[in-house]
Amino acid sequence: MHENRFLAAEAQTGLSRCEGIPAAYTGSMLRTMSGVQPTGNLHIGNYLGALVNWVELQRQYESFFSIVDLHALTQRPPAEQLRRAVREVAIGVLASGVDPEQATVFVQSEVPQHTELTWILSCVTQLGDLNRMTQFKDKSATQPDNINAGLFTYPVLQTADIVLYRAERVPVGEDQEQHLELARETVRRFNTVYAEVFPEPQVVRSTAPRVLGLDGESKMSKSRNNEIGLFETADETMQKLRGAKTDPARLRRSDAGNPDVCNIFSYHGFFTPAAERDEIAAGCRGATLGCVDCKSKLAANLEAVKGPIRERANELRSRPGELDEILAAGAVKARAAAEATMVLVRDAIGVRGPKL
Ligand code: AQP
Repeated sequence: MHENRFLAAEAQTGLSRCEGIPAAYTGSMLRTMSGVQPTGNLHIGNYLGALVNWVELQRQYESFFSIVDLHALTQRPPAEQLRRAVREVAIGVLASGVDPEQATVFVQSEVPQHTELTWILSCVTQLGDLNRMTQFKDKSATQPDNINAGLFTYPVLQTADIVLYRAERVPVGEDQEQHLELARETVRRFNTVYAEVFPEPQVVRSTAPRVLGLDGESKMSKSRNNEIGLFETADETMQKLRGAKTDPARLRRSDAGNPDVCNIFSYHGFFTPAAERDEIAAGCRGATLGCVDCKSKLAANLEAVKGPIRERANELRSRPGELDEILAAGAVKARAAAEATMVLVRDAIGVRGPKL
């Protein structure tokens, strides 16, 4: 039923003629949608929590991956900084293995339907539901002099991001689960009040839902200064690791350590092969391996992953025209898919919309 109406909407707009577009709703592949904010340098939390999953998802789903610059405005970045960050984050996404031949990679603000749908969904989303969002409280605490309305309605824009592509599967980190539940609630309300337009998005749990920062306490974050950057060199990483927290009870090298409570050892869990990890754990417990050596081993294993990513990123930086082309092509595909949804939405709610 959904799919027939969607196909009709596409036919009406002629959008399905755009190359590479929603062959989607032939029903052969489910859709997924996810985004990353250009709010700073990508870190291994973004890599493990999102990008690694995106690389897998693009093989199984029709994928829309976005650099969500409109979300970043809630932090009020200077224009030039935002422009640069959009490019750098796009480069990081591609260098990590997201393939623009398989997935639609685009910048959110190049698809104006995101903001149109946000307003419409704002009139469906309940204030009481938004009031319960813990991320608003957390973010307000980190920027007390700029608690803007966008910070509060951020989850509505996020819902629009997802449902605009009628995504059925959404990969989320731990911090985003509450927002996805709100998105599901909004979809149910819209479909009940107006018409069955949107599928209810289901969570795809990240394999690393919450990577801790170097402080060993809070989530690794672009804006918390506790990150291991994805593009950092081995030396820069080692420099940061030197000051990073380990087992707080291990005061001297001769003390036995406990890898189970050591944040550095938790990173080994992602980057170090199992056999070497077992040796490190045994060395730590037996006090034959010191924290500095443990960190050096981690730096080497991190570099084995980050080195090739950094190299691909440098190649992309050296060909800026290619990045522009990839993002322009992604925007064309994303706009077409978004407009096909908006035809249904406008029809369901009774507004006219632009005549394209
Ligand atoms: N520490 C983390 N562990 C696991 N996953 C993480 N993600 C972010 N940090 C971690 C996941 O990365 C994706 C993109 O995140 P985002 O840029 O949209 O926003 P964020 O979660 O707010 O990321 P940051 O780095 O903490 O940014 P700032 O400092 O700007 O708020 C998401 O899938 C997220 O779950």
